[in-house]
Amino acid sequence: MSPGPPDEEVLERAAAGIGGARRVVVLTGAGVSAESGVPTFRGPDGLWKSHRPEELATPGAFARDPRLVWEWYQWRRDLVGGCAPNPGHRAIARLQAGRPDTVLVTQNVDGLHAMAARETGAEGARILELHGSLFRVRCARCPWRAGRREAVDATSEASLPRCPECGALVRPDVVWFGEGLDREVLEGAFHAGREADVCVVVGTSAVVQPAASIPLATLEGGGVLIEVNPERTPLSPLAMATIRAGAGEVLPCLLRA
Ligand code: BV8
Repeated sequence: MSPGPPDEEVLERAAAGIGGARRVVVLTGAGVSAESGVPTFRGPDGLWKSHRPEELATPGAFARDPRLVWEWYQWRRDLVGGCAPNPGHRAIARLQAGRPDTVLVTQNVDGLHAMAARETGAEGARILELHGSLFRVRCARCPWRAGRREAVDATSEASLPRCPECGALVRPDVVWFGEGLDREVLEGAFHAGREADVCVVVGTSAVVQPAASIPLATLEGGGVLIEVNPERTPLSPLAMATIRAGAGEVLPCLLRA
């Protein structure tokens, strides 16, 4: 059941909370990109609908069938390559342009936040990509990594890209299930969470760890949560305001401060 228009009073209270905050951190998940046409993970038409996470987004899956994993990621790169930032991405970028100490922590690998920052003149915005990027690749064995937007030919294992340094297979530079996150990125995200007076949580089902614990760091530091999500999540009961609406619809108003 789609939610009605967001409650004006809740929206005003949340906007005032953000406007009055000394420091804000924003945590996003796949829902912030839904209005850009990028399927979420666990929604009705989600990415996991056609595949199970364990099937594709794990090191074991890549070791067993690198061609299938690359076929899925290339499909996602093609899909995301045709998507553009929506008003939700741009509202966050404007907030960061106006308040440069605002840290954006995203679980998304679609690069749309960085694109919105470039379009909004907020190139210096601090964006922590917890789970990597669809448009970066790295060697499955040595430290080599690179940005890559051109298509990967996943028609056969022989056509998959190989590392120019050591010849091992090249893989998407994303964090798979069971893999540790980049230590510096993760420490930065939790530090931003602890330092924030307000954590705005947008478009995440809050089931994937350790990302879902970042808002808890804000609470532990005495801050508050504001959630933007049409659905209830495990974080909803902990939020000082939950706005049951789409990110693209409400963030321009919520973050106007
Ligand atoms: C780790 C990158 C330890 C790849 C992703 C058993 C085995 C192994 C691990 C575990 C295990 N049990 C638990 C774990 C830990 C595991 C985990 O959390 N599992 C979950 C499923 C229980 N975590 C890990 O494995 C992490 N690593 O723990 O390592 C370790 C430590 C040291 C050394 C070695 C190992 C790594 C997790 C990262 C996995 N990678 N992505 C790729 O993308 O292909 S996770 C994937 O899920 C995406 O990144 C995605 O962002 C993330 C979370 O999903 P959401 O973003 O929340 O998306 P979802 O669809 O779920 O929800 C969308 C929401 O938006 C919904 O609430 C919806 O209502 C809302 N929405 C819809 N429309 C809108 C909207 N909101 C606003 N506006 C709208 N318009």
